[in-house]
Amino acid sequence: MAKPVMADKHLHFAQALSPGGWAKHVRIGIADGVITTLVEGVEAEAGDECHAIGLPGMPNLHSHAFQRGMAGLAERRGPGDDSFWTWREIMYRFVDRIDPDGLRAIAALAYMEMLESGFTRVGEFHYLHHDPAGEVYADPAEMSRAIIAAAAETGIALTHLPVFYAHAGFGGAAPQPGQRRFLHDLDGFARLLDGARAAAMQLPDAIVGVAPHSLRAVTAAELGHLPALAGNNPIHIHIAEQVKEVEDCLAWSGQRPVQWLLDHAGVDARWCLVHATHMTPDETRALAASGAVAGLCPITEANLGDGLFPAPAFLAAGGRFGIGSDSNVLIDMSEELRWLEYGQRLFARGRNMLAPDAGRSTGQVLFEGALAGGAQALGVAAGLSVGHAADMISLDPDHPSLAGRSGAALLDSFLFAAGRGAIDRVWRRGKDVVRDGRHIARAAVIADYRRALEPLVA
Ligand code: NGQ
Ligand code: ZN
Repeated sequence: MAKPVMADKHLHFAQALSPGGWAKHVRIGIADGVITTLVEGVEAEAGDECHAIGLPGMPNLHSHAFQRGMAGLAERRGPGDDSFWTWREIMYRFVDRIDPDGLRAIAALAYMEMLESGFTRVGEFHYLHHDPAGEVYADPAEMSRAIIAAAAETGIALTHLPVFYAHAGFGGAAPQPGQRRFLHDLDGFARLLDGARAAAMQLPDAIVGVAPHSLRAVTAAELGHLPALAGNNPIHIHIAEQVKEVEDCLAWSGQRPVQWLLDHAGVDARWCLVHATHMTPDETRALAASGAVAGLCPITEANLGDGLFPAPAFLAAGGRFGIGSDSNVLIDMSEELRWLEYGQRLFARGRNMLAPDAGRSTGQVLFEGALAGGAQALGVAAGLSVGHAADMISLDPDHPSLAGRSGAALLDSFLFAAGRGAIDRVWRRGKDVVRDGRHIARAAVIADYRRALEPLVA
């Protein structure tokens, strides 16, 4: 007979969001970072740590951590019409200067801010692989190690997504000089994956997936080799973010990007299609039916002028979604969810656009949808259940925006009224890494970031 696992500690919440909905008086036992017991409707026992409002930690399914270092530096008008593509030129110039220690320090700041805003796992879509000359480092996974070190330093869970990148445009166009630090052939990429997998073993619960950067950056033949390298782990790709990409894909193949991918790549529930902004109604339904997750990054999509994802039609078709902080121009879980809804309100001149039926809480639909889809996209189980990592958030019951609220109304008021200021604690594997809304290593992480960043922007 298996011995019952003794909990190292117990948390007690006056109310908590469990997979079955809001529950009262929830007592959670934790051993070795994992939830071992969860009992509803019981009082706290002596020695329990007591809190008012418990939520599961949110997955952040799409990040380019290094871009946190240039947040706010691309908001000055250039000589012509600015666009995603002029932003990308500025981003490439920033990339040129980052070394492994700089990447670690910038990523640590980004990951600390993610934890403070309620994200407990990050999908790092990592393509800054080589040295500034474009040469492979002595350890091909040197830059992956910097990402892994930043995750270890801050405590965030990592789904590492090494990116395969080989071309500048559809049909295998030769890469540009600004892309030299991203490039591999398939053999070199397999070596990177081996190194990244070995390095990720130092984290308690890291997952390593695979990410073809976009249909612009890989050929059809290369794309065919990548899913097998992922095993059962996640496969992420940027797709149909910009109209120019749709036009170039039509010119190359006669099909739009999402349609082409669904027809040629065996897209299933392992896949996360990041952005998928520009889709026809048929593509929207077909993506929903594939079981893949749409990786939505509302703050970045607004910042870069991408366009608006057809969320109401996608959700009506049963589509799965999660949220990502992508360019990290502003890291805030509640604000991502708020803008996912607000974009639709502005466009359709309506309200409560993503709640499917009368009486449903928009906040709860957003939070639970992004939790389930984000976990799927990052290769983990979602929510507060026995056997899952004890990754949790508590909200501050004294925040004025939460006064008198309970259940779903807490999520509505957190997401639409209070925002991140209502986050009190964040636990990773049962350890509180954020207290009173601040990461336990905040001062050191910021000091290290300043030291690393100043030479990069001088
Ligand atoms: C990236 N970011 O890889 O960082 C991209 C820009 C590209 C977004 N798409 C580069 N938001 O797509 O070519
Ligand atoms: Zn991206």
